[in-house]
Amino acid sequence: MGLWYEEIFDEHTRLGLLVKETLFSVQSPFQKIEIIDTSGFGRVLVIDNVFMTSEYDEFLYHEMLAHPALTTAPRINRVLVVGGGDGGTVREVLRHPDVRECVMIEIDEMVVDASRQYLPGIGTAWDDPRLEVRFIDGIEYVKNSADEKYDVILLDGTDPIGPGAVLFDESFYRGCKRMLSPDGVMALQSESPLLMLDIFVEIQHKLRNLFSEVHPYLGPVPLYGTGTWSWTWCSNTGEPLRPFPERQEAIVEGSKAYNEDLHQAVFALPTYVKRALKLYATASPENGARRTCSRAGPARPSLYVEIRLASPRSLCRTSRAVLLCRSRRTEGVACDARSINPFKKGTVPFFV
Ligand code: SPD
Repeated sequence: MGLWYEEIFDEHTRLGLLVKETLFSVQSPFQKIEIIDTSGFGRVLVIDNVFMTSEYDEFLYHEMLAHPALTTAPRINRVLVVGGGDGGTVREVLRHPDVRECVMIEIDEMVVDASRQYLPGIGTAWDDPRLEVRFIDGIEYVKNSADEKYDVILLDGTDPIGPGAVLFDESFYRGCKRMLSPDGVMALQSESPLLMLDIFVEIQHKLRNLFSEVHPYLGPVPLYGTGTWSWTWCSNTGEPLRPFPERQEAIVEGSKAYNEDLHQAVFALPTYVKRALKLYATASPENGARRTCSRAGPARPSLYVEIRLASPRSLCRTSRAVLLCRSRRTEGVACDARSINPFKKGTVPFFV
């Protein structure tokens, strides 16, 4: 039977990897760090029982975090990476010849030490003279640093649970914006819209409060829950679909996933994502609704969005807004009209 390492995604789903050997296991001051060797995914970095990256599919994640931003930002001289202690993201950044400096801020030195020792195929750029690694708190750094601003910022955090959760706070994003040049581009991993629609949508709206251009994009990462992953491209100028061809040419040959066609394709969103974003935006706190989205239930791929109504008065306004959304069939939000009672506090469920 062998030893299986399981990440529990939710009460319905878990992913198990058959373990050949545990190479490293330690409790750092911040988190539990493990590196396991598996027969299906090769070596895998696990933090607090969550699969972080694997030799088998890491390129799908790191290339797609780095290159949409790095091929579109007006300049890429100075790049900041927050997190990413396995070294995969800085490896992709430093494949761009135009990058002059890459600063990586990682709170946990033990992640880097363990990755350097056991995942040398992922972190292949540690000795690049353009790279500076600082073991400090990313939150403090973006809030208080007097360093020169960055042309590109990439956020490569864990999931929004445990110590990494603060990297999903709007105040952290505000700090990042402070450290970004006015026409700079930020990209971040933004979780799985299939498994974590609630978190995905919340991230989009926090970013929309700070950036005029916020564009989620999707791709496969088999190691992560449902295998459907998202990243988000943000900026206050420009747009993500106009990459510099010379920058793409410089990296496409050495890439395993990223290419010119994929760059255009990943920003095309499936209908359920568009609907969820639209519904969430329609019932905004400004018109009195408190919104929550729950994770996909057992009936995937149906996604359940719940709008919690603050008061009967706000319910009337919110119901109108939501029903407007419903009545336009092209927007396709299906809701159970019987569940909307404009005189009663409560929640209104929607399946999108
Ligand atoms: N569900 C796991 C999400 C992890 C995202 N970050 C991975 C870090 C890889 N450099």
